[in-house]
Amino acid sequence: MARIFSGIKPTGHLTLGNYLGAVRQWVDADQHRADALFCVVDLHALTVDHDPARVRRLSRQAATLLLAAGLDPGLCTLFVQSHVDEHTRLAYVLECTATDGEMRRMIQYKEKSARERAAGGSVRLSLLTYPVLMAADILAYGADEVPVGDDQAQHVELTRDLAVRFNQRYGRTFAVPKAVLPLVAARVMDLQDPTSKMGKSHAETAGIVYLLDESDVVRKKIMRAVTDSGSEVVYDREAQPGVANLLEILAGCTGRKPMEVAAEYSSRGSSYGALKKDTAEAVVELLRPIRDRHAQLCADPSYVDGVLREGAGRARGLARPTVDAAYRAIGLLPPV
Ligand code: AQP
Repeated sequence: MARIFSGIKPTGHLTLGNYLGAVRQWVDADQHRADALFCVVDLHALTVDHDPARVRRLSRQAATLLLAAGLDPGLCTLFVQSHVDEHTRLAYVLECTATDGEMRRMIQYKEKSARERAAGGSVRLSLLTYPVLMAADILAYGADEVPVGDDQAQHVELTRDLAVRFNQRYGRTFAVPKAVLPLVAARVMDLQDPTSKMGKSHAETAGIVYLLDESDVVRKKIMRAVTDSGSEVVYDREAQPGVANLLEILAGCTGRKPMEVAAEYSSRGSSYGALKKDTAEAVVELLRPIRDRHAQLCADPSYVDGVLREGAGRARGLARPTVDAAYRAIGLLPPV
């Protein structure tokens, strides 16, 4: 049976992008067909300026939302990254495998460090090295597949490179994983700026649909989405990024292809307004049950605690032998 690993960082409230790009395939497919591990990667949330209480709150909220979205602890393993020491143990060994140049080429590092500097802040060293921690998250479990949105593909590529390099130098220790991207909505864009990704840590929130947004708020955000000049509904990411984004979202919500959806609107001569209205209703219907289930789970915190405790226990047991093997392979003396 294939092993799958993926994670989500508690840097903000989960968004429609997180759901369509990653969580939905974890729920609908991955947990049913593989030995799947899903992780709230809280250590990654410390790579940028953060409020400790907020990270704690968001970590619990992310775990609760993943359960609300349909992760079933009877089918998969859900845990919090910092509860399993093997991640950081392995990260150091992988830092001794990666190069400085590799880290500086990471697009997320370039973008986020530029943002931090522009805001007058300093850039944490961990922002540079966090892709190595992500590699450790994946390699510790011998994952074959990593279901992610498009923005994380480069980090999974780095993970593959590190696994191959380590195996060549020190002997076969790691499985070499591959990224699995959704066919539709692999990169949901900000509704107010359809040329940039809908990101949960962005300061401007008008173009971001959060999973916990009330239905009226969802409708308002989608009805106010920036569209393009012209009026015909066509799926063209370059020429009409705003309309293409709405088509991706609607197609993602309804399990269709954006091209097909566009053809329907165009053959009916429908306007952007109709597309926005239908997209808003599809998203409202998608999120309503998740929000309701989240409210129920919040009333039962001991259930969520139990899931995370058990998940961490299982994860630890799976990761330790691989990390111990990596320590031996790279030349560290086993404890006596
Ligand atoms: N907009 C998106 N469209 C499709 N997939 C997305 N993912 C994230 N945003 C989109 C996928 O969701 C999973 C978890 O994401 P993450 O927590 O690692 O990253 P994030 O939500 O992008 O959070 P950041 O990095 O804190 O946000 P920003 O960009 O605001 O700085 C991943 O599989 C990711 O691909």
